[in-house]
Amino acid sequence: MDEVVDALRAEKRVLITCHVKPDGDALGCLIALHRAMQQLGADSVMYLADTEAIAPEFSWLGGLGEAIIGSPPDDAAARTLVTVDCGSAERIGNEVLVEKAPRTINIDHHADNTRFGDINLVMGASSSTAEILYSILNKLGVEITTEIGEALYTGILVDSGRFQYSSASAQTFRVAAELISGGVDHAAIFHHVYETVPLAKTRLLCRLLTNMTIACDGKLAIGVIGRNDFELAGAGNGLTEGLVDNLRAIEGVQVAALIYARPAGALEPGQKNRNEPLYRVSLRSSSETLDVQRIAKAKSGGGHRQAAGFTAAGETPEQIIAYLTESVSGIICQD
Ligand SMILES: [Mn+2]
Repeated sequence: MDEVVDALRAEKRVLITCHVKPDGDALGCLIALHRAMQQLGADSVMYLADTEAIAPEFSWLGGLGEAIIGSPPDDAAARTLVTVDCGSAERIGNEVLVEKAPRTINIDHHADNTRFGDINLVMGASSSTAEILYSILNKLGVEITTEIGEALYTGILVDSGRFQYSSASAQTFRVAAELISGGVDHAAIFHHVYETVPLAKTRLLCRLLTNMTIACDGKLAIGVIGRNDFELAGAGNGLTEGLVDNLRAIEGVQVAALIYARPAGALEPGQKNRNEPLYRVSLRSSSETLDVQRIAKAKSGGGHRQAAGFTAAGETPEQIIAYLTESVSGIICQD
């Protein structure tokens, strides 16, 4: 940490970035570090490679409008690259940046971080990158303004699962308490992030729960969202994020799967023609011992042991359900 603090204190020109599909931790750290570097007198630029970047529940965060989205700035190669909450160079969405950067500082809490930076601060036990960044900013003597405080609090809130995951430690609560003492309106942030669910997404959830399949003696829950469900709910395709967690939360469920249709139109990898059915499958398991990554890998997908996914082209939901039921009963039996 001291090495990162010294390096940041000496930096005059930085390019700060995070991972694609940025969540509250990634975006919160982006803004907090950007403002901190400005306070220290550095020339700082925020950059997001992902053009679909900012989810509505985080768009209220102050300062995000200053981020460069899509193509990196022309002088990127003359700036020290600082990545926050980003587990690998690929996850930036523009990995050439790391090759071009004169120096890369990598600040993260993903235990499987590939250590792609010249300086790497990876604290796998931390609830969030925001929790790590709070310590860094304090050591730098940066004033935690309301904007910085709100950004860091959002990161901690989201990545600690609203302080409910086991990664939420006493230190996590201490940092949150200090941010609240400093003037962060935690109730307002909770409202912005969790109580602004689009009605269409709630309707989509309703359809999925009504039609879900329970298998393997109640240990496997599978939800299906077809193209007609998207239409009837009035929902766009970006609204499936997090829906699978509603299945995982059911008592006794050890593996949850969400099967959802991709829109007709663009030809996607694995699809023979545009009219062939195409489903994405998201898998979640309740414990490290139930490895759903294997189930995804057998279908050319990937992910982690407890969260994985794959794409199924040319298969009906019924066929996918049959595959999942067979694979999951296999791993549950070994338990
Ligand atoms: Mn994170």
